Amino acid sequence: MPSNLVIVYHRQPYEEVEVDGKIQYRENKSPNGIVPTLKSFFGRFEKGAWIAWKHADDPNNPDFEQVIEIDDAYGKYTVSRLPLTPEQVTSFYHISSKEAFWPILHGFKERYNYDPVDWPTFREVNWAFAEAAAAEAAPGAVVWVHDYNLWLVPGYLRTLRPDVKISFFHHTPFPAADMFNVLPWRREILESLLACDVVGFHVPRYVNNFVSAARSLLDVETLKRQKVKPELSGQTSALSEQSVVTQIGYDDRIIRLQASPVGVDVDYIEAVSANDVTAAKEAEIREELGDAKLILSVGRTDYTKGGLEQLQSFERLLAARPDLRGKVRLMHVSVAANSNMVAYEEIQHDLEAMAGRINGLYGSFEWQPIALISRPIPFKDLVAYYRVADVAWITPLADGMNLVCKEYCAARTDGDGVVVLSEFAGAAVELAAAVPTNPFSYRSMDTGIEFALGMAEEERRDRMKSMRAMVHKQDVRFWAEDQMYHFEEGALAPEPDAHA
Ligand code: GDG
Repeated sequence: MPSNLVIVYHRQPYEEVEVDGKIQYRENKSPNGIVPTLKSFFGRFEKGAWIAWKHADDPNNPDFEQVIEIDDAYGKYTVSRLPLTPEQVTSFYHISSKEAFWPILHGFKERYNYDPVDWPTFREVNWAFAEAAAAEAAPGAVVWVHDYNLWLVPGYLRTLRPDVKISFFHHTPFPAADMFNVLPWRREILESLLACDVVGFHVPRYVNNFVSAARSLLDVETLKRQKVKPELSGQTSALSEQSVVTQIGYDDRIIRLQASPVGVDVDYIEAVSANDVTAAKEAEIREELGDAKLILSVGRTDYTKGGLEQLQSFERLLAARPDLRGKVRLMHVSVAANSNMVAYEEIQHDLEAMAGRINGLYGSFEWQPIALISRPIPFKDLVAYYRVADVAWITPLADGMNLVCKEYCAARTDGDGVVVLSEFAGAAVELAAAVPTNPFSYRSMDTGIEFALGMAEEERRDRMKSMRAMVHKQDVRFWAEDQMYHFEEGALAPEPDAHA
């Protein structure tokens, strides 16, 4: 039976576990809640399908089950797994997506690596995703595509299935034309995105950047622009925008643009926070910490996350404030994604060398200033650390949204805790009560953390109250509803007040 909603997301929506020689599909509760939230959409449609890829040494192996039916808490849905060889994965994902697109999306021209990109393979893989989506989609179905590694899917799909509604969501930043146009495939990518009905981004800046890139190369008309809602205006953020384009016209079609920040599963995080096991873990951490303050930093190992710059700032803090030695600890969680990429291995190595040097310089037998953690911490334990940490120090050089700062606020049901947040994280436009910091400035980094450590309780509570209200309001379900609006009957019809 064809599906009314087809989600195209590179990851499979569950974990595959082998039990007694048989494969079982288990719920994979990703901590940011996106996979479960996406799956929860299936309940609103008569029939759903999910398209992902799966490693296959031999894609022609007759035992490879491409399409499977899942029946879980989210109902019955089909999962179509595209068999990709290790070579295809390396080319499409590790090279094209991570070495070429990722640095440009985050503004790191110097890290952009064009030479090894095999564009025909990128096209071929995107075509396979589009074909699989076309095969699953019912007439007029909604096809919802996620992230830049599937940039060419909308264009292919529009050719294969002119009847479907296509929505695309970017989880990363989208750069302005000067940066985006470094990509030699810029026109092909933009033309594909302009085949969508809706293109979504986290914050208004990325929407306007997308329009600037599209207008630089194609005859795109701005049809509608509106004032940014106060909750996304980011008064003090480097990413603030006053107005945002919401509709553009291209090739006789109208494309809706949407700024819709992904939120976290606040109910789930609060439930974990209230758990006795979490309370026991918290007590254990407090005991270990003694009267020292805890600064917590959590992220994937990636140059965009600003880990090295943060450790340097911490070193300057210890040098400038001898009174803090023995009184503060930085727990820096930097977990490598499973990709074996040289750029990430180098960062990991540099983080280890720097943390080791700082610990050697300032640490003692009783006190190590930095705990560098490179293996993933179970999410329930992470919540306990969130609840104990005096400061969440989140300083990416660029970040589409950043969910860690939102998870920290969600976990602080006690109403205490300070967030120091990079102005270059999308979340900064929502969390106006965080202490803003500019990770490109020593002074801003150093004063930001010092200010947070010295903040009086009343101010901490005022700020946390306001951040928690925002994280509660704009949670992951709010994001889902915002997306849903466009999928409803008639929502994509042209609006009568569209103007040039
Ligand atoms: C992309 C965009 C955007 C981290 N360490 C551990 C752990 N984590 C979890 C966190 C959080 C998630 O990983 C990281 O989320 P982020 O939002 O910070 O970052 P990306 O992975 O880069 O995600 C980003 C996001 O998409 C959503 O659109 O916000 O900008 O880059 O949930 O909790 N979880 C566990 N142990 C760890 O050690 N269990």
